[in-house]
Amino acid sequence: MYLEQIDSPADLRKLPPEALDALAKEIRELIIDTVSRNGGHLGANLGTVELTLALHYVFDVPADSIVFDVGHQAYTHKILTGRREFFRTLRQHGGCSGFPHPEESPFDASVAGHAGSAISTALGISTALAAAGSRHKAIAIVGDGSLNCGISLEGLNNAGAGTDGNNLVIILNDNKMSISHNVGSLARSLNRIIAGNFYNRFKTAAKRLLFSLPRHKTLHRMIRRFEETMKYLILPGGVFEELGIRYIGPIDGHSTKDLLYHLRHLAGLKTGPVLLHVVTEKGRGYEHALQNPARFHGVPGFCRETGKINGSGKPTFSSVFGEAAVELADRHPEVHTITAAMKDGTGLAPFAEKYWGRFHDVGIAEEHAVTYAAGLAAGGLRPICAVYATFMQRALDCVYHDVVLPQLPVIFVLDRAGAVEDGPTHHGIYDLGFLRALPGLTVMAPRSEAELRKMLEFAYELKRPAAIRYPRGGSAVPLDTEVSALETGRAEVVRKGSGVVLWAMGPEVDTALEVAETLGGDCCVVNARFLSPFDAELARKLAEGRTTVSIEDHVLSGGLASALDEALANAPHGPLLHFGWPAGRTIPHGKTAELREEFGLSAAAIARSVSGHSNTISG
Ligand SMILES: Cc1ncc(C[n+]2csc(CCOP(=O)(O)OP(=O)(O)O)c2C)c(N)n1
Repeated sequence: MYLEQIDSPADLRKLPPEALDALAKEIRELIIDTVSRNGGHLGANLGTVELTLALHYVFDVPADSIVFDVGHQAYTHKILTGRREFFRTLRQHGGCSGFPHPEESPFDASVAGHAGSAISTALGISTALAAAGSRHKAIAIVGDGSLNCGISLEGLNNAGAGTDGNNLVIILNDNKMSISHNVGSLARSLNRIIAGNFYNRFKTAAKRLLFSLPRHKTLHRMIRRFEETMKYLILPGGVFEELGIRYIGPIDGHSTKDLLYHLRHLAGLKTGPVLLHVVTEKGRGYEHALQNPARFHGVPGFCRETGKINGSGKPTFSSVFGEAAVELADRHPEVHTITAAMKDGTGLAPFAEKYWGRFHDVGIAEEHAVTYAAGLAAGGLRPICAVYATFMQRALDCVYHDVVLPQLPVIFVLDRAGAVEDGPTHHGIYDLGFLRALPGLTVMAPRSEAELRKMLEFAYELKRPAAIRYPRGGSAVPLDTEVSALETGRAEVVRKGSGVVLWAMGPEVDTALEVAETLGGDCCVVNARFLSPFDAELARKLAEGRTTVSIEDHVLSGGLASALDEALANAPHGPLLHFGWPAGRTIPHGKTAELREEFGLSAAAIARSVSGHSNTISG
């Protein structure tokens, strides 16, 4: 057993290189065991065990920095950098985060969670190292999916242009997968080189030819030039080399011998930037994950023996959205859907299957997804652009500039809106803050899957920009529940009463109903439905002389609480109590039920606060 001897990378470097393969096995065992219990990202982590071992064996982290892109492949790094036992608390409240964070460990060079940031961050670190006269390296580990991100390409463009990238090493971790199969022309080009390894064979043939010919200077020069030209024509390295980035590869990312050889070479280089193309297998070492890498990308836990992934199998907002999008497309041939590499997560897989030509996976490119949708709409189509709320942050300007200003009929669907288990990088709790401020963008939050269907229809009929936001999972409302007609900017009173008024949005309406039951008396519960335009008229009508409460799965700034504050600012109203995620601090990772408990957002905690407050007032 090697693993238990390792409390830091220095311990790792005491082992002979021959021990690394056995150590890799032990690490895989720990990862599979922990993720099967706690959930997490399995495939990407199983694919990067040898790569991470070799990196820590050759480089001296944290003097050298490893910058993970997305950070969902950093488990081996965590295990090797003093967090072996802590790792068993993966994703648990107060436990080990699923992503790197410098607050968790000085070995984590940067925060990661959103794709595409590694090259830019590592380039910045490289510049800082050079400024300090250091020869240490900034090493970006980027997946082939994340390489497609606009920001990655911006980073590459910058890295090769001057001398800032002298200390920069980019490791392209190519497993041909994003979450689903990787898409786009860059991916196609990378696949070609791996499949054919044509250039290397061509180079060997050219060398043989050169040696077999008589020593004729001009002839030799001509063959060399031809080889160079061919290199740019047939090698994707040509793309990188054209950008001023030296390309090495492709190499086997599971061969510790090859990895050590090449990484040692890179460590000794005086000038960068250099890109090492490493080929890995997503899910390596666990057959079920190897067979179904998309399904095992991120899992809520699973049975090791059978590979059965935990889950209720009940319909969710995502799956119902997927069905409703297909039905809308059945009736309207101009309906197209767009995903930024989240076909399965957003529920669009059935749409992709039925309407392949009308489904667009643009890769991890949220900005492009939004502006591409604008173009589709300008061309007369009716795009639905489904993006997770947290990733939509990247495309805010595109939403405003390209869709809202020209008032194009794009429907945005923001999945995973609200707090999630992954933590601060993934909480979708800021979307309303930026969407509600945009003029002419209708923003809705369905209370149930049935209401989501209605909102999608409504957004289609609106023929102007609209956004629908909903959380992960499903609501407690039966699917076949009758939903009353929607009217722009009108909320729905779901429980009448002349006492405390509880406003809520999305599935929090059920929390509000629970609070009302607990409080007793004749509380009134309102489903906000529209966050923009907001039903200020109803808010004012109900607020006079009564306590108004808001409950939302959003930060307390910019969402429902703010909408109510704005509506009631110049109107007579009773006390105002807001329940949502606190602004001005980050919300950690953990089970959402535990987070709600900690932040006083469970129905019971809210009821306690409201009745405590009422008692104070009457007392
Ligand atoms: C901006 C952004 N959009 C979407 C995601 C969701 N996401 C997480 S991992 C992933 C795929 C990454 O693929 P790749 O970089 O090739 O890494 P691999 O998982 O294959 O190792 C996606 C789309 C994200 N993290 N960030």
